Amino acid sequence: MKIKMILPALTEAKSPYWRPIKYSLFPPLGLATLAAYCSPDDEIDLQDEHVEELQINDTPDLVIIQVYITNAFRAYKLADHYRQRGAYVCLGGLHVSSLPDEAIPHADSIFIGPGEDTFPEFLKDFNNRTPRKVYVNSKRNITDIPPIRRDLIKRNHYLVPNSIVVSRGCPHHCDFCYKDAFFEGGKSFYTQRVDAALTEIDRLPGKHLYFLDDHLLGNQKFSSALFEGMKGMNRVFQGASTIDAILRGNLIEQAAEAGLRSVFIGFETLSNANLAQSNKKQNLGKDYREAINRCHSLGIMINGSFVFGLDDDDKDVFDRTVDWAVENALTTCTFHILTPYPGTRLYQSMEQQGRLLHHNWDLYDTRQVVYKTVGLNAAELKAGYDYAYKSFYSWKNICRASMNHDTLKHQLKHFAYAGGWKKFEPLWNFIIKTKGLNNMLPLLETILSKVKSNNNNKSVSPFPAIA
Ligand code: B12
Ligand code: SF4
Repeated sequence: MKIKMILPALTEAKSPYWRPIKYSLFPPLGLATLAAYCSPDDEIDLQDEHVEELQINDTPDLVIIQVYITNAFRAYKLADHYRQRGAYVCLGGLHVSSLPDEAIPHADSIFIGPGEDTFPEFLKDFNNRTPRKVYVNSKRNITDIPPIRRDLIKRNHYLVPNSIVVSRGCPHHCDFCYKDAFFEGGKSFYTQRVDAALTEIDRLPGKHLYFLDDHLLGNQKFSSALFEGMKGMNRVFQGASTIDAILRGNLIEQAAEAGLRSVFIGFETLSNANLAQSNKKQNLGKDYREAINRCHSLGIMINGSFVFGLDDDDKDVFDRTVDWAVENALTTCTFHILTPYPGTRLYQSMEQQGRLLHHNWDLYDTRQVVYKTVGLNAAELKAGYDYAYKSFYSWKNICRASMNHDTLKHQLKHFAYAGGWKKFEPLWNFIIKTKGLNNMLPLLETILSKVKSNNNNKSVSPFPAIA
């Protein structure tokens, strides 16, 4: 059977905001995970529209499309196109799970929640010519899943082709996060077996890994065993964690020893009122600075994530946040405008209060104001958000933040990472266009293994974190 799997491009991939390097950083793994359930005889074509031009004049038997919020309209168009051509079309992913009624007119079957049980069930039904219209995930278990079909991933399109995911979900319940909606009705945080995760790591060539897990340090027992197992593997990696997990026990030290060189942390806001309003309990009362210093002393650089537009924010929040990030020597920052995703508690409460301005999902990309603000108006919020990026990544602030590290080596590294990530866009674009992206990896891996800090003899990564 001919199967086409498509990750449609987010709307922004066609907009002036689009940064090719951001979408060419590492391969997303949803579709390649599902492909593992297909028969070895199936002819599968997996396309990620962010890194390649879609070929849509083909005639597959089955089309599988992954839908995020900002690619939803594009996904529906593609689905309609393939149904007109006689293909059987399946839609699934975060947005379909949040708004199944919106997706259903565009699909032959839709899938709610993770696909590890429903997709193989569907394939069986499809082969028996009895597929259902709606499949709802009920089993939350990834201890025994087949290996991801990495052969379908076009590795040379990505800077860091070794993306990996060893868990699903997260133990926390922030109001603005997609997580509780997607995992509704069952476990919302579960991991692979440690030995399976280590085997998967072993399959990956080279040194560098990018963990896509929402919270790599979320299950202490699992993460500790994983890092212990990774110790001798000569890997360097990046991943995400929360503040409280960094402060708890010695997991972060174990992670650093296993090769963690950069961590994405959701600081979100410096206001306790905002944290409480967002149910971000794991950050409340935590010493952000202590967590930052701990990471820096281990040679782990930090990509801080911040949300603007929560109700306690005022006009000064942008300067306050940028100054704080610079003062604390965060290497990169990701700023977001608060965005209520359908299915989240934030969305429900905004809807009840009549605060949603529209349902144009194309604009729900965390770069636009899509709700009625409190404390500062929409124009101030948008302008402040743009200003925060500009200010944080100004040469002046890159220099200031670099200088806030203790050693000259750290200072130089910070300067190079932050500058390289945001200041050399045309060079990245040139490398992508000339298909040289993958050639950068061995060079970067070499630098990774050689660079040592005076302080603690740990190597630090030259990779930019996502920002
Ligand atoms: C990789 C990634 C990216 C990459 C995308 C690269 C690319 N080429 O597109 C980058 C870094 C560019 C990125 C950008 C953004 N991202 Co992102 N990203 C991820 C991440 C970390 C991993 C995705 C992944 O591979 N997961 C692992 C696989 C196994 O899970 P999965 O994709 O969900 O697939 C499973 C199911 O969904 C289901 N499924 C999916 N499709 C289908 C289809 C069918 C038919 C079936 C049966 C099942 C099914 O089955 C799969 C197996 O269970 C997720 C977090 C996460 N842990 O998922 C965030 C995530 C998807 N991103 C998110 C966000 C918010 C963004 C940004 C908006 C952030 C920003 N402001 O920059 C931007 C998007 C910009 C925009 N315009 O929308 C949110 C999405 C929230 C939402 N409701 O849509 C997530 C969930 C992070 C979070 N915790 O909030 N992202
Ligand atoms: S900690 Fe992150 S992934 Fe977990 S619920 Fe909160 S925002 Fe979502």
